[in-house]
Amino acid sequence: MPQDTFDLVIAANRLPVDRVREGGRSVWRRSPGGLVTAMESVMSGRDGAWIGWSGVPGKAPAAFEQGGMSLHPVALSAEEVRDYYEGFSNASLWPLYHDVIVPPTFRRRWQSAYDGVNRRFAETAAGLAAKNATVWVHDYQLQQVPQLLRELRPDLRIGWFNHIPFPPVELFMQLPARDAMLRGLLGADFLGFQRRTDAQNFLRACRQLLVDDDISVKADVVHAPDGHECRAAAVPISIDTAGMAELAETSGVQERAAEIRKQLGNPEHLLLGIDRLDYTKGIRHRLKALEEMYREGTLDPTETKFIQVATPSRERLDAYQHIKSEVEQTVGRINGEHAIFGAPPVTYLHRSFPREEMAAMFVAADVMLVTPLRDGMNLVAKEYVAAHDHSGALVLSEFTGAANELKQSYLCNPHDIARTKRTITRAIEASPEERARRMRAMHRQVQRHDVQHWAERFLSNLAAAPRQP
Ligand code: ADQ
Repeated sequence: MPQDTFDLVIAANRLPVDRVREGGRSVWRRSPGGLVTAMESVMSGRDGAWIGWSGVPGKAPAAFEQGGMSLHPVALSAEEVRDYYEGFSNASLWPLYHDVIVPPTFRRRWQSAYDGVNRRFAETAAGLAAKNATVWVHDYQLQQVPQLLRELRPDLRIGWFNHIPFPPVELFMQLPARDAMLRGLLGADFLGFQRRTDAQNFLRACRQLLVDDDISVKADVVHAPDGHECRAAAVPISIDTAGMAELAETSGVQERAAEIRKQLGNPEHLLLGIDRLDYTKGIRHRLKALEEMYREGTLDPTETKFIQVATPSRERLDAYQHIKSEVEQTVGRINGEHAIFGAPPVTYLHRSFPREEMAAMFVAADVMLVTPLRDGMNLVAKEYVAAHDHSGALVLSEFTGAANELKQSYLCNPHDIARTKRTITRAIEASPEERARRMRAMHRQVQRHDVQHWAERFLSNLAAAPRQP
């Protein structure tokens, strides 16, 4: 008989699996990514369940087992996908939490869909959690869940982790639902953020915007109206470092890396960018810097090649259509001006790749360009570092969470195109000794602070939260 309650429940917008067609049949396949790996290891040996949307609108499939986890799909109608997911989550919260790089849109209809879906997640979690169980809620799509869940099940330990930045109060206060969002989070015992600044932004927003007498903020703890304490701190996420390092060393990946370089005409310098095609990732700024460098002759288009992988993302939203056409136009223009027969300077890949191919690109690249305008962490930077221990160079935006940890990278401000160009040149021209010194230090950092370490830190912070009086 299937188990009906669990000691650890994960709630995330998406399940850790995707519905795919294989040999004419529809099957569940494990989604790529560090979160799934981390949760698998945290869940092994525990009674764990994961609740989330399947990715397909309509009726939810029945619960099923996969990879040692019990998976419980939550239904979303087509209207809810439009209003809760594409609307409130990705057109209101996402741009607002990323420094309003594009203006956020606020609609009352979206907010009520968000409330409704959050309630459904909270009710599902409440029904699955065993007595005194731990519930770990993920990300900006589920900010109401902690409070709704506490009302239903005050016995639970509730934690929430924010994968994206938490904005400064001057920006956050634009949100019409700001009070509801803060009060929703205060239902948790522990709130984990990528950076100290994010945790401080949240605490400052509580102090400044929740002026009622029933809430007080002392250091990193908020005393909630029902008397419980909610602590906020930085617990930066990481990757499966050993997994990536081992993969990068396999002969298959090494050979494929050499083949990629050969296919590009064995350039002297190979630069790489890998991002979801999102306006936060600074792809446009990066291309502008490179275009100027090719034009001015700082980069020779036959000696220096650039691969840009831009993973399709949120394609039904206007802002994403817009960035896609801008990137396509710029790549077309650079190649039009500088390509010689069969050898364009920029290789643009708008699709997903298996892990092995990603690792081969990391191994092949001399310089990795990670230049977001704002990013909660940026796992690509850490993956590149994991794939190299003494070679390669990382150009990294100061506006990523990763910049707090990868201090030996070539840090840049992507808005400052002139200096970004100089930083790229420095990274390209660095001596092998300098590269090795920097890369070794960063490699050690991601080795010591991997995704397993992150998950354990989050859960021990949550376990240490005082019980409600
Ligand atoms: P994302 O914005 O999606 O994550 P990122 O941290 O870079 O950004 O993670 C992307 C992941 O997808 C990486 O593991 C990368 O290797 C993989 N990936 C990218 N393109 C791919 C492709 N074409 N094919 C296959 N795999 C691809 C959000 C936040 C980040 C935060 C993470 C985790 O925006 O700031 O680091 O969550 O908390």
